[in-house]
Amino acid sequence: MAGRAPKLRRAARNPGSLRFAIVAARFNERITQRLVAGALQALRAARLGPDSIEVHWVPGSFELPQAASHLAATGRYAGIVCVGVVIRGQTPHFEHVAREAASGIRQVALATGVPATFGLITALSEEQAWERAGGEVGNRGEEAADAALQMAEWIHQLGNGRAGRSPTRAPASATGERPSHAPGISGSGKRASRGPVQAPRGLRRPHRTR
Ligand code: DLZ
Repeated sequence: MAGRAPKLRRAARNPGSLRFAIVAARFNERITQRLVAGALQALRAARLGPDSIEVHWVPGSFELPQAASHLAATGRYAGIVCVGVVIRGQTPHFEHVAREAASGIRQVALATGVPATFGLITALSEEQAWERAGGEVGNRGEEAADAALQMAEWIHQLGNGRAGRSPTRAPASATGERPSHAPGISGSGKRASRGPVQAPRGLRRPHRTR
């Protein structure tokens, strides 16, 4: 699929008070780094400061929806930008990973009301992937961050008060209530002692951007 994403019309409101998360898949990490850089650039261009942006890494694109789901459930984010690179190999694995990532991310957005956007490259070759990671065809990470900013702003304008609130009945976790299955991230942003997001070493600490 070709095409250019629309350029972000700068939001009328200063999004400085909003917090965004980028979730990045380590598979094909060198290319994903470029997507993260593109997403950071877009968020910073919207005048978001370092304390308003977090980057979380997961092993592969298949894990993006689960991570996005946990982040959305905290109620702390106005938008979640998912980035990853899926490159076709010799087997149908590509289809499974790409499909599950796409439908999972959409499901997170619909179930929680928090905009979770699709910054994945699904390419037939590494060359195609580089072209979409800041090359000739643009940067899918930057585009997904712009989309998250636009959606967060639009949801805010609908008057929902908090950008992440669902217009329908949101899961308890997304409304600030704390159900028994809530992820192990406390409302204060500190990790709780228990919870399903016990990522392997190196994935644990959200890294704040400077
Ligand atoms: C296993 C796998 C394969 C073959 N290809 C990719 C890929 O192109 N891009 C990607 O982000 N991840 C890939 N993975 C890893 C899966 O996303 C996932 O991390 C593992 O299957 C473990 O659940």
